[in-house]
Amino acid sequence: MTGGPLAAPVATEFAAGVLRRRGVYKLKYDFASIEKKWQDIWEAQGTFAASNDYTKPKYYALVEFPYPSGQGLHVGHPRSYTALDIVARKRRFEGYNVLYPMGWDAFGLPTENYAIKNHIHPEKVTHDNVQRFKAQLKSLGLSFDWSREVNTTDPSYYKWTQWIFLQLFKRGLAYKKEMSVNWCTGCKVVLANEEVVNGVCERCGSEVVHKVKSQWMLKITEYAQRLLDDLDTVDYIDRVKISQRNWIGRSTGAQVHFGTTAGDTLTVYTTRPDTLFGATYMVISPEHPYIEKWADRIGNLDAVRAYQQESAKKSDFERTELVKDKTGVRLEGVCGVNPVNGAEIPIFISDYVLMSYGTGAIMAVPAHDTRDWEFAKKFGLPIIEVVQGGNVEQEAYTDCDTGVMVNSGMLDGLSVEEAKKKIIGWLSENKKGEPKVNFKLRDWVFSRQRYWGEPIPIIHCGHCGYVPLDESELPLRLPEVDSYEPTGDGDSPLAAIDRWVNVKCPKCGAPAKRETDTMPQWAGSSWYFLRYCDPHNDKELASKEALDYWMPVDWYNGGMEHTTLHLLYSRFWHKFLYDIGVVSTPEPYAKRTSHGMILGENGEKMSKSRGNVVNPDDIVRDYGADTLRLYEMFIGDFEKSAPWSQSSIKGCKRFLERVFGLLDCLEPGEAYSSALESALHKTIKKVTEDIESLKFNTAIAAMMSLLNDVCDHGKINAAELKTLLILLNPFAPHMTEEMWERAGFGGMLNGQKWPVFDPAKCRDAQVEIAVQVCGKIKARVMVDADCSDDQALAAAKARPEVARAIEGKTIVKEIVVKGKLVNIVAR
Ligand code: ANZ
Ligand code: ZN
Repeated sequence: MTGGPLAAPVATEFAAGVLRRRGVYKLKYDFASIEKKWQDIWEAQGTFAASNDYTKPKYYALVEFPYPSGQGLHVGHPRSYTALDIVARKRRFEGYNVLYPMGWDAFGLPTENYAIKNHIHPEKVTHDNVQRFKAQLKSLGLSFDWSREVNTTDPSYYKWTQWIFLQLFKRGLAYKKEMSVNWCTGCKVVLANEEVVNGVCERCGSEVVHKVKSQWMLKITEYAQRLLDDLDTVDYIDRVKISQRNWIGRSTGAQVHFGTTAGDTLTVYTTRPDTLFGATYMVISPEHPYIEKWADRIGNLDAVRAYQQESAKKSDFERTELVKDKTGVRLEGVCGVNPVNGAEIPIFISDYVLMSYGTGAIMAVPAHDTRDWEFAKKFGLPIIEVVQGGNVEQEAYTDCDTGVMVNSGMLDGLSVEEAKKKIIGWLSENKKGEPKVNFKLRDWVFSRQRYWGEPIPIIHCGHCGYVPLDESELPLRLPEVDSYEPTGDGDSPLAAIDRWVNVKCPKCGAPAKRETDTMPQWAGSSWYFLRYCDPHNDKELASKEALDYWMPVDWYNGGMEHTTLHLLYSRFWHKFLYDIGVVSTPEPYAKRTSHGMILGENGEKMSKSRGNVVNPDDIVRDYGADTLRLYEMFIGDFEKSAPWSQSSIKGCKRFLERVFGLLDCLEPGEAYSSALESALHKTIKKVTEDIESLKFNTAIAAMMSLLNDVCDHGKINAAELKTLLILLNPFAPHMTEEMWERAGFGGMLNGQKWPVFDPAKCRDAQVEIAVQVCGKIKARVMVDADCSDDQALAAAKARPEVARAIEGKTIVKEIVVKGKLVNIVAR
């Protein structure tokens, strides 16, 4: 398959100019047929297929694969895809064997809910959505290697997702645990956290309550320290590293064993053991098991029970919000005993202490912790300052970690750091406590009571417990069901299929039952980048050879919304696969960047309900894919969100039309003309460097400025146009390829080399600067406008007047004001 009607007449270098002057040839930028033509050629020739020649230098560019929703492509998607498409295309020009793949993260709730509502099989829904997405992506001219497309719902793919789960299970990293889940009293299903809005079901508005269910869990906490440490070995933008660190949430402090008047020990976790003398009361979580243990002693058990019930309705988020009014109930009949001074202090229950963190109990130091301070004010509890510098009467407490210890017995006079060391030593010696590291990171809840996910390949046997399916039986396919509705008691619809559920135990042969939970949507995306390396392998998830060659991913771009969970989950799986020898690098992604969101014209989020969603198909139809690509890269700082603007799109289209029109004033020439030489070198430098640092908008601005220079000059020669076309190609691949052909440059633009710049020719003009010695002007010298301070000083000192003035003196100070003056102070 070759080009359409435009392929035949190739304008020679002269013809266009000559014809234009005769008024015969009027160039029309017919983007629709140009784009179709080149997309067909690329597809037919497999232009962007990654080679399996493992001797070449490789480059692996990756973007987050989309969830093929029913809404089709959003204008936000191409922002990420075009950016890395630009990087991928530039790398090909630079001689790399580039892998830039695409696939579908297709399991998940929206598809399942659509299937339930419309009685269509989710597989069919997925298939149709994928077809639509794929056609949309192809219409954008993205240089994906479609021969490596993956789909997480394809049994030949999820076979390996299940295989990884089995390896985790065999090494004790997958286990079952009773967990509290969100239960919608209306839909009678378990909801994901994001489906609960203000305590009610997002879909039906019914009350959501907590229900205890046995769930599969993955022990990501075992990898917490490594997930933290290895962030130092990768090149992620700062805000991504910060959000990873915060999510892992490493905290160092101590466990302190308080006595109680009930005779037992109540252990707390604190990051500030130095403030132990300022602990004036204790708080335990409403779920703390000691409440049951002490039930007989507690004088106000009814009030305690009522409080427990209230707090069970709240989410952890609501409970720990800083601004919220503090509530709680004092436990009557039992007190804590401070191990350092024997002081008896009251114990409260309050929902601001979570059972899931530390020990579920705290020592409260109201003088130095906001939450404790608010609570103490409300309940009239004593506030003892132990770190000097804090004024407890003021609105704010003092979260002081730099002051000097007071009112603290053996710690008085010490700094906070010294006091921490000393008290931890004392606690350890007296068996009253020990140093402790805690992580915010929790194990990963891996069960969903849903149909449209990977079945968990485990069998429950009354004798043998949880028995893994034999690997030879993978993939364990999703069975056909009549209804995708979860069962009324909260189990997955798979639980209702007796012939699927009832099996023999693989170990003892006794009647047993399959696990009916499926995996969460995060599963398939935790390793997809490995499958791209060798997508058709049916023996392994990918061959070692392919993985060794392609991994790690050299550059991964995706949304900020995925910098916590997806990034952490996939790094965890990768580290596990590294530990069992499947992959050879401890980290999956060498570099990670993130793009800002594209907003509506007025700066609000684009959404169906607001009616401000821009459909990329419309832009492609009215302006062309090249204009859409260029516009999305020109819209603003790549890392910041940016509002959509229809008038800027027109500006981008106009720029491309003007470039296209250059065919009209093309002249022969094998070297840059002296008029344009400097502008060309500068533009090459700017575009080359800006692409690497995500400054696509300024790279485009540089090309626009080059075009103005060309227009001022009135003509462009072959060498100059070639350079401009290669620089612009990653942004506007169709039009530039078409121009290359029409100009008769030979071969395809895609096979060319990235242009190089001569740093000497990128310099700006020279400027004159004044040279002073001790404030008196001694000379004037010409220097490069962009020269360094050292170069300016050297040029200044080379002047004989200046050299004489400082001869035999000691230079005490040298001041350089860029582009203006140098002042040398010498005595
Ligand atoms: C006394 C103290 C004094 C505290 C002070 C802080 C400041 P991170 O850094 O997040 O680990 N805490 C411990 N367990 C808790 C739980 N289950 N629910 C709510 N709060 C809990 O914070 C640890 C600090 O949070 C601990 O140190 C404890 O309060 C509180 F000037 O102990 B601290
Ligand atoms: Zn058995």
